[in-house]
Amino acid sequence: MSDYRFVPSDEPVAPFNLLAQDGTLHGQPSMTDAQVFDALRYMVLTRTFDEKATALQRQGRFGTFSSVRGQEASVVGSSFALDPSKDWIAPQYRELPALLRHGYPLENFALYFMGNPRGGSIPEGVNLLPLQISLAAQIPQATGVAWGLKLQGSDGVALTYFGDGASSEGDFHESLNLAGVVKAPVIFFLQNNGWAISTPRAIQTAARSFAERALGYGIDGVVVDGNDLLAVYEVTAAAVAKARAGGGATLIESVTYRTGAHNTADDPSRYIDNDELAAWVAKDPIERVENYLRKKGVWSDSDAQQLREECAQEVDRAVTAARAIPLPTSDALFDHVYADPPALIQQQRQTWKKREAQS
Ligand SMILES: Cc1ncc(C[n+]2csc(CCOP(=O)(O)OP(=O)(O)O)c2C)c(N)n1
Repeated sequence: MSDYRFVPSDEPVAPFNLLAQDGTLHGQPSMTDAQVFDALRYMVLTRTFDEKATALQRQGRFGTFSSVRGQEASVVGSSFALDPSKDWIAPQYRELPALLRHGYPLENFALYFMGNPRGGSIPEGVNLLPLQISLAAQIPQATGVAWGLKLQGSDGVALTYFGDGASSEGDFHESLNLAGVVKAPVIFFLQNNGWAISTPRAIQTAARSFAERALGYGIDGVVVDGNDLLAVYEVTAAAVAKARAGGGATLIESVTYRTGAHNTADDPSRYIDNDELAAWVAKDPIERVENYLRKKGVWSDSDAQQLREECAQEVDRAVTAARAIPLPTSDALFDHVYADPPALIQQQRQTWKKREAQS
């Protein structure tokens, strides 16, 4: 009977790993020390920003905010495998360090959460799609961008970030299917952070891993330790190289954990087990990189402190600059919808302005 049936396996899948929490190496990483220092800076910078943004939200100066806390290695390691001059990112809403490395200014990110539409606009020449709040909607866009790059004869790739929850949306499945058929140079980077708000991974899918769903679409699937910067870089760089060479798409499942709240409107103490959380806090990705550098003798307490001071200054500068930018007037509602607004829209804008002046 089992000859002609594909049956799910119960064998656990061990995520690819290079670096133990104490900084011991299990293999040969291709990230250079210079890249690791640079990556660590993005990790610490965004953790600093997360803390500041949460405080500003509590003061009513920021809107609802989703942090990347706990997932820094996953996001930074993957983004370092990309070439910002030709590769594209289609983000979700939790990937600040990848956006920064790709050229999006920190100040714009602050503006976005202050409700200023200027924050959502991507500067010319930066290969990013806007932040996406509607779950999974960026995944077909990434497949489209990647297919477009291929048709243009570029060797650029597209990488899209999304969560375990988003992988239950139809957009995810349709995108993987199309990418498999047209061999689109796209990397589907699924961050399995254990939770989709309060929905645990265990009831998100009956599959043993998210990555093996790739096989059903004829593309490669990989499971990686998402708290290991070096391992995430390694598997993403391999997927990028394969895509550039015409080998098509890869689904990477990065196994990590959201050690903060889903966002500033969430109270995870109502559904997360303290022991589970503590076990993941003990696998902190920033500490892991610092342990690695310490073991190599190239990192000290004073280096760590200096990095944190520089990051705090950079975050303060960005927030101050964003706060100095005036909010748009309400008729900005009509901006950026049409390059050449039709008569009806122009008329509505005038009516709106007149009413506002009277009120
Ligand atoms: C289409 C859609 N449905 C529902 C929501 C509400 N929502 C926002 S975030 C979220 C959970 C997302 O979890 P996951 O995809 O695992 O990503 P994570 O936030 O954990 O990174 C839900 C259900 C939404 N934004 N869009």
